[in-house]
Amino acid sequence: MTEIIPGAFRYPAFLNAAGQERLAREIASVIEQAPLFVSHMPKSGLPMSVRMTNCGSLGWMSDKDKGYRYEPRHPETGALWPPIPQMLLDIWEELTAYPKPPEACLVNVYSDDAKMGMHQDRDEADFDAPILSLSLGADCRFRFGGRKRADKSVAVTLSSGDALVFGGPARLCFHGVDRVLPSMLAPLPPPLAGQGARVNLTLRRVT
Ligand code: MD6
Ligand code: FE
Repeated sequence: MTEIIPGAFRYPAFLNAAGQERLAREIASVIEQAPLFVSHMPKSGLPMSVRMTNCGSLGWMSDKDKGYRYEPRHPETGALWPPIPQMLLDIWEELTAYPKPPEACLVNVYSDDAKMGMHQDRDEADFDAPILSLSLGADCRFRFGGRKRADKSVAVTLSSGDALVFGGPARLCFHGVDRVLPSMLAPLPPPLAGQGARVNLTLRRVT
């Protein structure tokens, strides 16, 4: 485990190949119940380049009119989000030791040309809880900045099976995905293979 910036801890290859395949099956099942959808930027209405879905009692989404928010239901099917798989609840306990379980798990699916602009995760009422991130599939160039958008930043490579715990002084730091790296060596594990190049999960407390 290494601390990338104060409060952000990276666990390289936290999940081995078998663990990654198990997680890929769980996520494929979430996507069957809650199909991937496209969120849009507030105000501009421009589509985001990642496709997303959620599990948990609340799911993150964004559209032109109402902006970034958590909702209990899928925006297209109207169904409640499926529950967070037990495997992920166990990893949350192990890596965060936070006394309450996560309420939201955002599933972001990247094609090989998708990226995510620098942002803060600040749509939650609880900033004491850390955010736990897990990655599958292609490597990406992940960038960490400071509390202000103009602060200097550092980039690291996140790989399949890596976990990242983002808490304390890092909780409100800007971060983003510069790009997905070309990877013939790390395709998404079988049940997710057709869905994209990289999947990132973020587990959060919301309320
Ligand atoms: C990604 N992750 O890795 C995007 N946010 O694809 C995030 O935006 C993120 O990894 C908060 C905490 C950890 C993260
Ligand atoms: Fe984020």
